[in-house]
Amino acid sequence: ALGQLRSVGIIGAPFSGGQPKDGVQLGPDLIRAAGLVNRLKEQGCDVKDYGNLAFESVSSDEPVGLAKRPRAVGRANQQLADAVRRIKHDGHTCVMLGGDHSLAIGSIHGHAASGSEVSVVWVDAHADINTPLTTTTGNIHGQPMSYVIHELHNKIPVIPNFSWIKPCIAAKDIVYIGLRDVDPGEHYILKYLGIKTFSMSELDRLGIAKVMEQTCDHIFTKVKKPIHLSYDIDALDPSVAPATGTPVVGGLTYREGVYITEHICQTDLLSAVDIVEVNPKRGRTEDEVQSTVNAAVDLVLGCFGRVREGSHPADYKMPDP
Ligand code: 4U7
Ligand code: MN
Ligand code: MN
Ligand code: MN
Repeated sequence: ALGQLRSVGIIGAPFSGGQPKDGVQLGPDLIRAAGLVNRLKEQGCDVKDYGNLAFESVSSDEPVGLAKRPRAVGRANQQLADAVRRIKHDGHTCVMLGGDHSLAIGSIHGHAASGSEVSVVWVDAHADINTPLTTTTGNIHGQPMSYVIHELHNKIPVIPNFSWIKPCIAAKDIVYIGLRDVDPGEHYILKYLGIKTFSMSELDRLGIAKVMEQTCDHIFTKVKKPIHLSYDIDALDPSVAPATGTPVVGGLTYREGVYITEHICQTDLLSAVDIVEVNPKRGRTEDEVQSTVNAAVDLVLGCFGRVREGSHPADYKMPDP
């Protein structure tokens, strides 16, 4: 059945500074242009679009250690955290349209700052849990989790424009789905902190239905915290979502990707969603861009009650001849 009237607040974050490839800042407007707001309304959601954040450019932003563009990333995320906190205070489920995945720092931080503790379901080919010291690329979109996890706090050096970040997520409240490109330092961290992970190999063994059952078992063991779903479009197989900066073969099918959102929706605990790393400039054809953007839209719709069996309004009247 169709979910209850859900109230959705959308915030666009056209930011690309967490990685080197141009184009990912175009994600929010592209996803909107594919009809996101109207399609959410058509399925019974109450939608408020808060527009796009305007990020000021940072004139001098030399790397700190390996971390690239730290000042811009820190500032952009502080702006985003404030916006997400406001949207949560307004009573909406927050949808953050990226932009690159460094934006999860602000999105998770703002979400956690708005109320109680939250759990995180991270759907991605990558773990994005490098610290500024374990990173080999220096790209902060490969690091966001390291800044928000309590247990890693003493592994994070001082970085300009990052001092506002307070760790807000416990390692036991995190589940990863879709992993298939994990750096050695990240793998160590995941094991060392005992974080629950469903790599593509586990997904092959269990199937997506059991993965989602066990995901919810894990995050619901004690209290039922609000869920932050951070969805990197590169979790999907590149045949489905090719227009992204760091595609990795062997990913989620369209059906597995949507199933995750349907299952999370049914928990009724979804409180914030990130859709990140859609980069139209990485599509080789217009079809590749459209299939990626359409997948992003369908993931959001799945989060807010779209069901593939179809649905009808409670007051549907059967036409009589
Ligand atoms: B994404 C990487 F080294 N791990 O740290 C890194 F492989 O947000 C990739 O998931 C990070 O797209 C990918 O740069 C970040 C690399
Ligand atoms: Mn990724
Ligand atoms: Mn990511
Ligand atoms: Mn990527």
